[in-house]
Amino acid sequence: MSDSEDEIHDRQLKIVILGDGASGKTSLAMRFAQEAFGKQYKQTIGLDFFLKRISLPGNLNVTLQVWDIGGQTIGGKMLDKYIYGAQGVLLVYDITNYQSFENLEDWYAVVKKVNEESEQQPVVALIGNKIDLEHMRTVKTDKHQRFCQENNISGHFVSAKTGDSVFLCFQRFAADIIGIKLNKAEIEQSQVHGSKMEDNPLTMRPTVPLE
Ligand code: G3D
Ligand code: MG
Repeated sequence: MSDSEDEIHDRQLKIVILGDGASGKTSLAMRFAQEAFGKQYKQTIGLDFFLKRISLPGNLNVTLQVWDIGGQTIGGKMLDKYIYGAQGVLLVYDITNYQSFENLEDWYAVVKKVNEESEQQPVVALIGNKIDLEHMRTVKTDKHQRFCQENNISGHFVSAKTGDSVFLCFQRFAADIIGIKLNKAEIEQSQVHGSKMEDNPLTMRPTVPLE
């Protein structure tokens, strides 16, 4: 029976990162999947996703497909294709850019619209990025909390630049999607693990050109 057990334990989750240009979506995906932060990263033009396998409590291996929407804007014609079938959506804003936060209402509306007719709605989380620039923050944390409460979603603060809380955020998010809770020890362990991810062999980055 061990074969079928393995199958059960190895799930793939499609996660899409949405948000305004320059909020840090690509940096976040790269930081998580490759533990890298590209200094001169250009605006994404391809249809990219990253694959990364993570471990969750109870011997659960989950492979996250992290989709980066590239230069798609709200109303972009490919956007529906990215969102469709996602089990998770990360709404990302830049804590130093108020407009990027305000626009998340519209990004969220797109998610709801795409999934209007499907039975299963993706799990959504709010991500405030660039916390290394705390001194330049223009979005107050209570705004962030209120958005989470109003939409009944979880929220995280990260820095794709320093890597602060990035792995933890994805790990918690995956746990949320699957419906398990991480305890304190597991969270602490993930912070240690998150700082040395170069030993993860299952990191790939296929690129599919736009039609
Ligand atoms: P996008 O994919 O959402 O468009 P990018 O955003 O990942 O391309 O990031 C946009 C800019 O923000 C980049 O700067 C990137 O280096 C920077 N950035 C991303 N995340 C962080 C962060 O956590 N902290 C800081 N300080 N900067 C971040 P450039 O100058 O290359 O355009
Ligand atoms: Mg990008």
